[in-house]
Amino acid sequence: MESRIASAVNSRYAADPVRTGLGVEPLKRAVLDNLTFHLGRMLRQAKPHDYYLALAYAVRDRLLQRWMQTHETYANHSIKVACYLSAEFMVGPHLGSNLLSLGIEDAAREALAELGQDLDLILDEEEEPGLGNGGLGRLAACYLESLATLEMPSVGYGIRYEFGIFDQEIRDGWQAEITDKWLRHGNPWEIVRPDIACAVKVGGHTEGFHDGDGRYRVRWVPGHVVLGIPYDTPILGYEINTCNTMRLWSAQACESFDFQAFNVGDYYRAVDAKVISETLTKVLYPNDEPAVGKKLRLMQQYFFVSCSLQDMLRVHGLIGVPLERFPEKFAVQLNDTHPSIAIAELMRLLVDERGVIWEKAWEITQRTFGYTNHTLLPEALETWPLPLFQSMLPRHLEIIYEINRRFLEEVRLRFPADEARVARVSLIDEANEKRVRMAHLACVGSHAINGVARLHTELLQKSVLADFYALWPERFSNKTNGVTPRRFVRLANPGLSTLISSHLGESWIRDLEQLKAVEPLAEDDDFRRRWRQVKLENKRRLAKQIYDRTGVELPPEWLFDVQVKRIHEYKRQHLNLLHIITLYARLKNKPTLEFPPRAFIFAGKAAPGYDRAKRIIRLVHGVAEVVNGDPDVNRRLRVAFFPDFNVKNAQYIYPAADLSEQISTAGKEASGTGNMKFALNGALTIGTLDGANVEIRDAVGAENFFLFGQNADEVAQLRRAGYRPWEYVEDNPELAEALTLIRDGLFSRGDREMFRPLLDDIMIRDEYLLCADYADYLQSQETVSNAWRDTENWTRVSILNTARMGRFSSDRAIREYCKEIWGVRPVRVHLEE
Ligand code: NBG
Repeated sequence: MESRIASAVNSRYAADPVRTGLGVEPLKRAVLDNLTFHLGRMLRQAKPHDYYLALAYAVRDRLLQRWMQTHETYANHSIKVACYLSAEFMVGPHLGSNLLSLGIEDAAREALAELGQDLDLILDEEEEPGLGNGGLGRLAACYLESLATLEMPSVGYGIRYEFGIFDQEIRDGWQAEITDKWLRHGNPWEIVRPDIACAVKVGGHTEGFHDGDGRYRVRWVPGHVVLGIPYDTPILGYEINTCNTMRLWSAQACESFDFQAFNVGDYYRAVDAKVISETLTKVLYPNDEPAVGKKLRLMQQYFFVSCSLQDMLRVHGLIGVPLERFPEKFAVQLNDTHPSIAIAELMRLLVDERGVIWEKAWEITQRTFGYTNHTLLPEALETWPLPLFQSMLPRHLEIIYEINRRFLEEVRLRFPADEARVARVSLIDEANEKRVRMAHLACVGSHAINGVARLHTELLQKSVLADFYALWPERFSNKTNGVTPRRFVRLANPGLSTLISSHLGESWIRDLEQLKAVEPLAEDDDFRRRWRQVKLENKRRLAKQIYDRTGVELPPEWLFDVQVKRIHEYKRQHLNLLHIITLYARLKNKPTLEFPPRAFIFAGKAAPGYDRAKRIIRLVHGVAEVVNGDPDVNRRLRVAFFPDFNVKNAQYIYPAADLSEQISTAGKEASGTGNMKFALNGALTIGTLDGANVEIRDAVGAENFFLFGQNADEVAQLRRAGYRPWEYVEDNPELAEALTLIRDGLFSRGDREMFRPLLDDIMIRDEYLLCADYADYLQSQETVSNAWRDTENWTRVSILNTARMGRFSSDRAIREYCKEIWGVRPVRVHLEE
C-alpha cells in the first residue's frame, strides 16, 4: 500500500488496474465499483441506464490517464496548438467511439455479458449531446476526432448549451419541437474546471486616460460581468494515446447574489442578475431563424470567444515567452463567422489589457487567425445592427472602427478613386440600417481564408468575397471537407468494416486511401455477394427502426432512396417529393407499369420559425399517407419520414442507403458532408454539380454517379436571362399534374390552403429552380431505376464508390489545415505505466 502511494506520487498521477486496466476483469470490477461508489445503486436494482453510467465512468478513467499524459507531453514541448473556435460541436454519443478508440469493445461486451447486460442496449442508453445544427457542428466534431487521431496538439473551444438542438417529434405530420434536456441524467464525460474560470465584461461604456508612461489608453467600464466556467471533455484519438480537450464554456453569475441589492432589501433584483447571466448559455440557436431577438446570440458568441482567448493567454503566460510569440504557440481557426468577434477581442486583450502597441497587436492578431467560410447564402452571412453592438460591446465597436479606418486607407491606396469598392468592403454596412459585417472582420483579421469545397472556394472568390480576393489572393485556399471513418464507417457499419478488414486488415481505418485496394474485388462474384449481404442486413436494421418509430414497413429488398439533412428550400426535399408524386401518378394512370420498387426515406429538422421548411415536412407526411395507404401503388412505392435526425439515428441510416439524394440548387450547398458519408458506405449518388458533389463525382468516376440539373454557371445565366418557372410547368404535363395534385388537396385531406405557400413559391418565383431541373431529375431517376435492375453491376458500382472515397476522410482535411494554415505538427504521447 505504502509503496503504491509513493509510486503514484512519483509518477505524477495514480495508476490503478481497476481504473486503468483494459481487460475483461478490471472492466467488470470497475463497472461494479462505479455502481456502488459512484452511483450508489444496489446491484439488484441497477437499470440499464445505471450500467451505462457505470461503464462510462470506467471508460472515462481510462481516458483521463491518457488525457493527463497528453497534458504533460504538451507542457514539456515548445509545441504549437491548433485552437478550433466553434459555436457548435455535434459530437454524438461518446461511449461507442471511446470504446473503439481504446480498443476495448470486445472486452467491454464480455464484461457486461458476465454481468447479465447487453452492450448494444447499454450503448443505446446514451443521450447524445446535440450541440449543433447540422453539417457545420458535425464537421467540427469530425475534426476534433481526426486531430486527436493524427496526434495533433489541439483544443476545441465552444459553448456548453444547457439545451442543444431541439428533439423533433411528428404530430399529425407536422414537426413539434421538444427541448433537449441532454443533461438531465448527468454527463459522465465532462470535467468541470472552476479553478480556471474567466470573467467576461458586458455593456457599460469606455473611458480614455493616460497611463504611467503618458500613453493614451482606453478603459472599458462594463455594465456587468459574467463568469465563464470551462467544462472539459476528453477527445481520444483512435488507437493512440493522444487525448485532446474539447473545452466548452458555461455562463455563471459572478456572485450568486448581488449582495448590495440584497442588503437594501431588493432580493428579486439580486436573483434577476443571476438569472440573466445564466441564461446566456441556456440554448443553442437553430439556424435559418429570422434575426429578431438575437441579442443573446451575439452575447453567446462574445462570451465563449473571450473566455477562450483569455484561456490561451493564461497558458501562454505560464510558458513565459513574450506576447509577440503568441502566434507561434497558437493557431486559432474561426469556424464560420460565429466566433469572428475574436479578432476585435484579441486586439482589446493585447492593447487595452496588456499595453501592446496597436501595430504589434495587429500583427499578432493577423498571424493568429484563420477563417473558414461555410456558406454563400446571403441571408446566412452574419451582420449586427450597430446600436445593439454598441450597447453590448462598446469597446469592440471602437476597435472595429479603428481596424476599419486603417483597412480602408489601405484599400484607397490600392484602388484610388474607387469609393464604390470602399463601401463594399467596409466593415460597416452603411446602406439602410448600419450594421457590422462579421465576415469582413474575419477576412481582414486573418492570414488565411478558406472555403469547404473546390467549387465553393471558387464561387467565394468570384462572388461574396471577390473584393477581398482582389486585395489578398494569397490568403485564399480551399480545404474540402471530410468525415471521420471511425464513426461513420467502423462504428456505424460494423458489417462492412468486417468485410473490408477481412481483405485489407484494419489499417484502412486510419489511412482511408487504402480503400483503393478494394477496387479489384468489385470483379469478384463472391465478394459482391457478401457486399450485398451486408447492405441487406443494414437495410433490415434500418427498416426495423423505421417501423418501430413510424409504423411504416419498408421491404429491405427494395431500392432505399434516402435524403437526410436539414430541411431547407435550397436542399430541395420538395423536388424529391415531386418525383415521388409523379411516380404515384404514373402508377395510378397505368397500374401495369413496370417499375422496380422503391422506398423513399427522409429525415431532418426544420428551424422552428422556418414556415416553408415545416410545410415540406408536412408534405412528406401527406405524400406518405396517400402512397403507403393505396394498394394500387404501395407494393412498389413507399415513403417514410424517420423522426429526430441526429448523430445516433444517422448511424442507422447512412449504411442502409442504396441511393443518396444530393439535389441542392447548384451554387447553394457549400460542401455537404452527408454526401460523403453515404458514398463511403456504398450508396450511389444522384446529384447536382454542387458543393463537394463535384469532387465526389470526379473521385468515383462520372459513370458511377447520376448527374442532373443546371450547373452553377447555368443557374446564374438563367437568372440573368429572366427565369419564368411557369413556362416549364406549361411545357411539362407531368410536372403540371404533380403540382395540381398538391394544389387540389390530395396530400392534405382536401385542404387546399396547406401547401399553397409552397406552390406559390414554386410557380411564381421558384428561387431554387425546381421547375428548371425537374425534367432532367426525372430522367436521371429513370437511369437509376434501370441501373438498379442490374443487381451485379449496381453492386460493382457500390463497391467502387466506397473504394474511391478515401480522399474524403477528415484525416486528409485536417492534415491540410495543419500543414497549410496552422503550422501544427504531430506530437507522440507515450503512456507511463
Ligand atoms: C454548412 C454548409 C454545408 C457544409 C457545412 C460544413 C453552415 C453555415 N454551413 O454545405 O451548408 O457541408 O457547413 O462545412 O452551416
